[in-house]
Amino acid sequence: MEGKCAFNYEKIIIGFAFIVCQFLSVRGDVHYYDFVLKEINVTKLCVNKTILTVNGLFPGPVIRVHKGDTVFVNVTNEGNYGVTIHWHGVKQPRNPWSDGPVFITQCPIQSGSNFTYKVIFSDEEGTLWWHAHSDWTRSTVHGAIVILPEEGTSYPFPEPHGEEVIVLGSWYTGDLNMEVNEDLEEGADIPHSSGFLINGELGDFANCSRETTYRLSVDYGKTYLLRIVNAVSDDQIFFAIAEHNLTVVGLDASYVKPFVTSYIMISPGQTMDVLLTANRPLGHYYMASREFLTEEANQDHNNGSAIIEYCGDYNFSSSPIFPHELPQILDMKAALRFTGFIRSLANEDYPVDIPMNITTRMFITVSMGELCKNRTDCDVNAGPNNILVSSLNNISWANPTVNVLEAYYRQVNTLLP
Ligand SMILES: [Cu+2]
Repeated sequence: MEGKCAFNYEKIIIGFAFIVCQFLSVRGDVHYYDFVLKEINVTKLCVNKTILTVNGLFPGPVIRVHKGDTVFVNVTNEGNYGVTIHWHGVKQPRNPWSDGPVFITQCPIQSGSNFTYKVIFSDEEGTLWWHAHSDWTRSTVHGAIVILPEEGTSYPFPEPHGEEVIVLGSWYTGDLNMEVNEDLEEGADIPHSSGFLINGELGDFANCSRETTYRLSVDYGKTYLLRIVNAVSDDQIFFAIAEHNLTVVGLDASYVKPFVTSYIMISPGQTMDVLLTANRPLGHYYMASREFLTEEANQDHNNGSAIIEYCGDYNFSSSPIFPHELPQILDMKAALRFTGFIRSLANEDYPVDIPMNITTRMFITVSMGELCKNRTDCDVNAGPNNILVSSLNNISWANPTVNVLEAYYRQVNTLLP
């Protein structure tokens, strides 16, 4: 065993070579961010609670890059919960060790320690997001990633006059991690949120929230790129802006054929780039979010809201106009109508390579059902002895013969059984 302070030239040379390689392997610009995980006190719905954040911000800081850049994010954990950070939607080819899912690619970053991620951007362009990937800490530890076109290139649509990140979130008055653990024990449904957030605020329709409602100022005649992130823990969301059409131009950091709609439906984890033209009479208008459910279940009834204010001299009407275009919670037709519009941009500049030669057709049934907890006392109807299970083709879990990351690490080629 060598002494602690003994020089190890071999290690220094390897370390130096490693750093050189890190930079040689970088294509675009390199950016550095410091993320400090810390607890802050927040009062919402008239209740005070402590939440884990990055840099004391909720939502967290925005990462801004150009396509093809590389980002080093040094995460220091000053909170009291071990977490990791996942770079949602960043493909990171051959760089799995910076992907972030806890206990999959790394152990949690323990309180009082740090970890530096190397996040490599490749063909992503548009908006993505980052979030904690340990239990349900992501409900407060998340933020947007803005990926601009490569230097010297532009959007496949007219350059907007301005842009705004809109993070949709959900608020839980209780301790979400604790509640999820309890529900998992019982096989119960996951907790329901106490309200929906737009850029960290519940808006005018929630208790004790009116003072802090999020407001976006716009100039008449200008077009804004809204980078919308659904950071809601587990709900699909309808979103609309009163009396304004939205032009969807991108999804999950890929461009789509632009389409005009009066509302959007965005899934949890999804991101959407939307153009908003401020072309309505000067005034103030609500933007609002509401959950979309496919069946009558426990509903989180509270709408999230924020306000768009036109700049200029005019008399405000008594209160902002609410978007009557916002579909109702169970409006399946509205959800399907929206998703039916989505098409890849797929032109010469943004080609999409879809395999057209189908060699194998697979029939996959996704199902959910109930099993008896103790395997003896089965209840035909839902009861305390039943647990909820999901399956694909009636298989709930199949152990792989080789762990995929271990195979990659050890360069094992035979992954398939
Ligand atoms: Cu994610």
